[in-house]
This record gives sequence, C-alpha cells and structure tokens, in this order.
Amino acid sequence: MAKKKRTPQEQSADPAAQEMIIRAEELGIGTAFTRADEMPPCNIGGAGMCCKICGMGPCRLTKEGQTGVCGATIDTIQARNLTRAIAAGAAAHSDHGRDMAFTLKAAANGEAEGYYIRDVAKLRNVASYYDIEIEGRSPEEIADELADLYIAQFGQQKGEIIPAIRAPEKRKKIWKEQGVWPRGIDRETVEALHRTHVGDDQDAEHILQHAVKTALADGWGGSMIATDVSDILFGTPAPILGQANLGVLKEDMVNVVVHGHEPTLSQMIVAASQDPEIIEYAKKAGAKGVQLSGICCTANEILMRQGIPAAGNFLHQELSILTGAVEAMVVDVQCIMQALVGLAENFHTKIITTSPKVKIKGATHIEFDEHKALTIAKQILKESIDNYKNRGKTQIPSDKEDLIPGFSHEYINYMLGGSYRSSFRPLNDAVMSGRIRGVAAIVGCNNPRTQQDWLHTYVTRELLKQDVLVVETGCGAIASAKLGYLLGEAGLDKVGPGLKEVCEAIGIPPVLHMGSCVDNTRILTVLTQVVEEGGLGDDIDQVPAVGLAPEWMSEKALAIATYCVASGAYVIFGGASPVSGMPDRMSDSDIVLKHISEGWEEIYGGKLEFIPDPDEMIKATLEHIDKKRADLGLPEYDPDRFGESGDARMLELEELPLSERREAIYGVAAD
Ligand code: SF4
Ligand code: MSK
Repeated sequence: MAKKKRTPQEQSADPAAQEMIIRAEELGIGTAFTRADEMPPCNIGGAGMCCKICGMGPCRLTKEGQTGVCGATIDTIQARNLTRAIAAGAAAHSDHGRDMAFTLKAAANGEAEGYYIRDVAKLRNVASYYDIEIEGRSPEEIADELADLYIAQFGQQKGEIIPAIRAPEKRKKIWKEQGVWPRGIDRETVEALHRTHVGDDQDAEHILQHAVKTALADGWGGSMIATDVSDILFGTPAPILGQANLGVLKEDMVNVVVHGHEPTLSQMIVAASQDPEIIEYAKKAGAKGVQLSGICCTANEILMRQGIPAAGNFLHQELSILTGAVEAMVVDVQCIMQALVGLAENFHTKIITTSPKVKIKGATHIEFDEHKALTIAKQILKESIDNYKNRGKTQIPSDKEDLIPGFSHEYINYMLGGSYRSSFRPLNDAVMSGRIRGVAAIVGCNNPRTQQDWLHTYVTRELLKQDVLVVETGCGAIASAKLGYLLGEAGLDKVGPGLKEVCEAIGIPPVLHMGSCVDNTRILTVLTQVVEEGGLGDDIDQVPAVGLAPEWMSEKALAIATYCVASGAYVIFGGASPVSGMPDRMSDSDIVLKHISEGWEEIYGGKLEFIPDPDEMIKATLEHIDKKRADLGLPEYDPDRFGESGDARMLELEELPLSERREAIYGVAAD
C-alpha cells in the first residue's frame, strides 16, 4: 500500500503547528506527524488480535476460529491486552498520586524545601471526608495524618480504598455488589498483571471485571489523591488569565518549557523563575528574564494555578523545539517523546530529565528531590540561562490566544451561588429547564494519526451549538484554548441560545477548563455533587452527560474511560478501537467490544464505545443526553424556548425607543 503523505494543513488544524511542520520539512527534520505517515499502524495489533505475553508467541489471530499456541481465543487476548493497557494507565496516574502524598508528608513535617500547605480550606475539607480531626489542630498536623491515610491506600491489602466513599450511595452499592470496590491501589494493578500472565484468567468478561476494579483504583484512588494533594500544596485552581500556543515563547527571553505531568518540580521552577537572583542572572546573559511555559499536563498544572502560559499540547512538544528559541525543555513523567533528544540536536535546546523514573539516552539528567526542590529548580534555570548564548536562528509563530482556565469543582460550586449560597442548584436548574441540554466532558490527548486538534475542536464546537455545556481537561483543553473557546464572552457567539443565557448570567466561558488529565477526578466530583443537589437522578448514570476523547492515544486515557464508565458515564472515544477485531474475518471477535458497551451498560449504567466519525460521535452524544432527559421526565430540548433573556436581550432592548421598550418587555403599551 502506498504511503500517504499529508500536507501540514491535513496534519494539524493549528496554524502555529502548520508553520512549524513546514519549518521541519525545510530543515529536513522528521516529527511525529511525518513518522505517523511513514508508518501505518499494524492492523493486527491495532485491533487487539496479537498476543505477545509469552515466548510461544507472538500469536496473531487473523482467521476465523483461530487460537494462539496455548489455545487462547481472540476474546481472551483482547481482554488481556485491554486490561494490561488499563493497568499501565492506572499505574501511571496512581504513582503520580503516591509521589504527591509523599510530598505532602514531607511538607507537613517541614522536610520539603519550598513547599507548604497553601490551601488550608481544601485540606480541612478533604480531611473531613475521612473523619480526620480538624478542630484545634494545625494544618501540618492535619496534613500529616491525611498523608499517612493516603499513603496507606497504595499498599492496602484488604478492605476498601477510602477516597471512593465520596461517590454517590447508589454507585457504591453497585461496586459492592459487583465486587469491584478496589482493596488497595497497588494490589489491583499487580493483580491485573498477574491475571493476564500466560495461563491465568481466560474468561474475557472475568478479566474485564478486574479491569474495572483496577481503573476504579485509579479514578477514585490514585488520581483523586493526586488532585487533592496538588490543590492542598499549590492551591485549588480558580479562574485566572492565561495564554496558549507557540506565540507565548519570547525572542528576547530565556525560554524554558516544562513538560510532563507532575506539578511538584514545575511549581518550584515557577517560583525560582521569579526570584531576583535568577532574573539578574538572565539579564547578565543578555536576556530580559526567563519566560516559562508548559506542554501537556505540566502546562495545565501551572497554567490553572499561576497563569503561566501553555506553549501547547502533546504534539507541540517537538514543534516548540523547532522554533529554535527554547533554551531547555524540562521533563518529568508521561507523554514525553524519545524523539525530543534527537530533534534537539539540530538546535541548541537542552533536554533535561528530572524524574528518578525517567531517563532518556542523550538527555541531561538533573534529578528532582523534594527535600531540596528550590535549589534544584534554580540549578535547572541557571543551566538554561547559560545556554541562551548558543541560540541560533529562530522562528516563533505569532499565534497565541488568551484563555481563562481554573474551573475546579470548588470554583464551579462557588461561582453558581457565591460565598454564602454556593451550590450546584443553578446548574441543575439550567439542565432541568433545558437551557443547558446536557454536559459533555471532552478530554484527552492529541494523536498524530488524526489532524491535530481538529476532531477535538469540531466536536466541541458542534456540541456548544446544541446547548451542551462543555468541560475539558488535558491536551483537549489546550486545543480549545488555542482556538479561543476558553475566553469568556469571546466564545459566546458560537453557542446555543440557552447555554449562552447561562454563560452570560454567571459570567463564564462555554467551555470550562478543569485541569490536567489526572484531574478528570474533578469531573467525577462535579457529577457526584450534581446528583447530591437533586433533580437529576440519584446516581451518575442518570445525569444527561457524556465523556468524549476524540483524539486519545495514551493508556491513561483507557484507564480514565473505564473508571468513568464504572462510575456510570457513557464514554465515546474517537480514532481506532484497540479491541475492534476484524469483523469481516472473525465472527466471534466482538465479545469484548460488546461487553465493554452493552455488558458494562447493563451492570454499571455506563458504556465505552469507539466511534471514529465525528458526526456520529455528536449524534450519539445528543441521543444519549436526550434519552437521559426523557428518563428523568425533563422537558424535551427545544432551542427556541431560550435566547430572549440575558445580556443579548438587554442589548436589543436598549436599541428600542423608550416608548416601545415597555411593550417589548411587558407586552403592555406605554400610556
Ligand atoms: Fe500465544 Fe498464548 Fe503465548 Fe499469547 S499466551 S503469545 S496466545 S501462546
Ligand atoms: S498529557 S495523557 S497526551 S491528555 Fe496529560 Fe495530554 Fe493525553 Fe498526555
């Protein structure tokens, strides 16, 4: 089959990315976009039909009724492959959560340089979930006990992980009945690997039941711990002005790009970059200062708390180096391409690895240690500044957009009712009246096999027109930011009439940026609070809401999807299904596909489907939302009922002569 080379416009919807893809081509440098074109995906492995878990294989099951050397059937192999991917994703999130809990412990005991309990209110709130005594105790005492409790969740052997008590009552009952309430975070991940070893669990549905348990250990365990502790140590996000895209890089400053996921070091680099000693050091090197920016979810962590600009999402990691203006890219864990080191050799950029878990051959390793974090952050910045003199020819795209990130569930609660009446009531009421048709969480990665950002932003745009309120996290949120959907009123001309009224009344953008990919737990919390508020059912599966990941690529995305489904959500992924099989050749290959959709829906009320066509994705989303509305007895969605109130109506009325205004408002002519 001839390889198809796409144009830069086909590879990315983002003009800044297109500019850098052209530059790469001119310089003869390959990127993920060109590598994706040169290497079509393997249609056997891609469809989940290859098993390589033992030395008798790899076994590729491409014929009807064929089994592996050991006799494993296609459904066993697909279930094992999917479960292993979910376990890897859950491990990545949860190990991040574990490190955050250790940092909290160190901060509580004064052993972590530069860290302290920044958000005492969140600490007290979280501690009170678990009946940790808060009255009369210092924040450090409470944090120390909370850290111990959280650290214990990872190695717990029996019982139930404790953060999951925050789920709705009905949901917890389902988990207990199904035996999927995780016992300990590490235990479920280890058991997932054990069960999928050669010669172990060989009943697809039974394997997938454990996949659910492992994913729940992530969503209601490791990830939830990561989000809680990040907020306690660095502050719960609230709206703040930021910017996104490669145009945030500065010609006259030392550009340091932080990339990965963990906020621990990046937060310290933020602090160090504002230190007079570092600014002075940069000036001596001939720069105006240090311009910090982020890629991927490290970007989201510092964007939503300090307003530090995001240079871009997953596929911007190579493109930012192609500007020639990046002195150092500092990486921690997850979603870091090995290609960065080879690419950086064409420029002066230093790739600095910092995690004890991640080294890349050819990169500079400066290991992070939370006990001397500020010292290490300054060392990294000084090395970056020293590299400024080596900068060659640069080309920084001018594209950048303003955005307002920082919609934590705490802030959403507050914004709907203010300090004294904070509640989800106005949101529930807006959904119940039909002003908001439903809610879509559009999350996840970029994938160079699709046009970067296009699928994500197309689905977002079309759902907004249908009065669907959109919440976003991860690289998807940065995609929307780059298109200007996350900026208050700027996006309101693109949304349906009812949603517009709500956004105008509350003063919010129609797309709410809720954080990094580990922060999808904030969406679980919002859904739980919506249920607790009343009027939209008594469990998450009754809420008119859908989760979408149009451009997913990571194993973490599969873990997120699975814990959302087990929490009651309908989740739609774009792109290729990792368990699709080849239906034209294998009639029995859809057992796993059916189980994660119809099977899980029967058990958990949520289902996971892979729908590559964006219009079909939108159709399925709206049908699901409308069905949930009908099941709740809510009025059928009707866009014509709204749009005649709010700011837009006020502006129209102001245009009228005074004599006509009264009639327009009250239907009664002026005397
Ligand atoms: Fe083949 Fe079975 Fe080994 Fe898998 S476990 S590689 S199907 S022999
Ligand atoms: S970084 S997991 S590409 S969202 Fe969280 Fe982005 Fe996906 Fe990585």
